[in-house]
Amino acid sequence: MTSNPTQEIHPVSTAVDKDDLKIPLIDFGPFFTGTPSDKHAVALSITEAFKTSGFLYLKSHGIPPSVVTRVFASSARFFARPQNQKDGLSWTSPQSNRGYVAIGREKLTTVDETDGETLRASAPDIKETMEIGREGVEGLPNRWPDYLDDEGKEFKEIMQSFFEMGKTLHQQIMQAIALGMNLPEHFFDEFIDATDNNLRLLHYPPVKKEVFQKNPSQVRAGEHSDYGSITLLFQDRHGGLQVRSPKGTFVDATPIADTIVVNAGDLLARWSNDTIKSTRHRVIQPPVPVGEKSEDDSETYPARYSVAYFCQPNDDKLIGALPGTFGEDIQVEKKYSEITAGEYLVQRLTATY
Ligand code: FYU
Ligand code: NI
Repeated sequence: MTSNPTQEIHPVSTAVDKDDLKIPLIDFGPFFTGTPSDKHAVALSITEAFKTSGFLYLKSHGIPPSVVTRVFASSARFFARPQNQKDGLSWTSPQSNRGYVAIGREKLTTVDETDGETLRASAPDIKETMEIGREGVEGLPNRWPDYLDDEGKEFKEIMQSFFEMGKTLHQQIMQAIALGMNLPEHFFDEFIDATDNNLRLLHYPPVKKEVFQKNPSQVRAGEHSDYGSITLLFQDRHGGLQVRSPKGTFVDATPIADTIVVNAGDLLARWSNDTIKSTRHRVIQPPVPVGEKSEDDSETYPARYSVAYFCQPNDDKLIGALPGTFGEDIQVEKKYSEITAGEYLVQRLTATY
């Protein structure tokens, strides 16, 4: 991060800059409290980030740190439950995309032509997740632990309220993108008002260092790009997230306290006729922090927790190239056919489970 005397009024600094991958740290505050020209400047910097690296760090995003702390604490208590309790809440289908996913069940990535089954056997993702969707969808209930005990009831309340906060932030970021793409500020509102989003809690358990040494292709989460409009990623302090640079290397996206890592998904890239980038990323073992030699001497890498809020347009919305991203005047053709957001998501989920 650079520190400069104009930081107070300037909404952008650089969080990551390596191998031609530049990820800015953007202060969202002036989007809400600034002058119209401040608001426009923030919108432009957010849009520019999505068009170049596909990633940004966002601060002053409106979700209080105390809320995030509660979500992480509740998530950790959930994953600490006996395996049989978690298995009783298991994920059933891509259509639902709700419930508990045990270690090894989802295998992200792989190079496209690779046989998923083979890779799943040799190097499954070392993570377990809990997927939470919108409430009240006929036939697709969330798998809440509320019937187990009071802690389970509290988990449900905390996650339901967080789900609503993610909805709001999704709407605000899409408003910024709309302004940054010369569309009316509320262009996207009607496309995303159903809250067909997916809140994913992740737990990467402690791993023996030898596991990574013995199998160089072992990762905590395989290389992939996200599926929807945008993803809001809350990370703990351990690190391990890496983003693919234009040079093809993987660059650490080091955690910055009280920020959210926001990245564009494949459906937004498609919607924007590829003017917005959906960049590949993965999670590996955490880097050893400078000055923490003792941690490096231990036999295991510590656990990592993160929370990914995958934002999605309404399932029934047809997604076709946005105005201004194609046409004779700019000599660009539409690259993709129209598809509903729901159909697109189910296709993607079917490929990884
Ligand atoms: N699950 N959306 C994603 C994803 C997993 O983008 C989702 O619902 C990517 O890992
Ligand atoms: Ni991802």
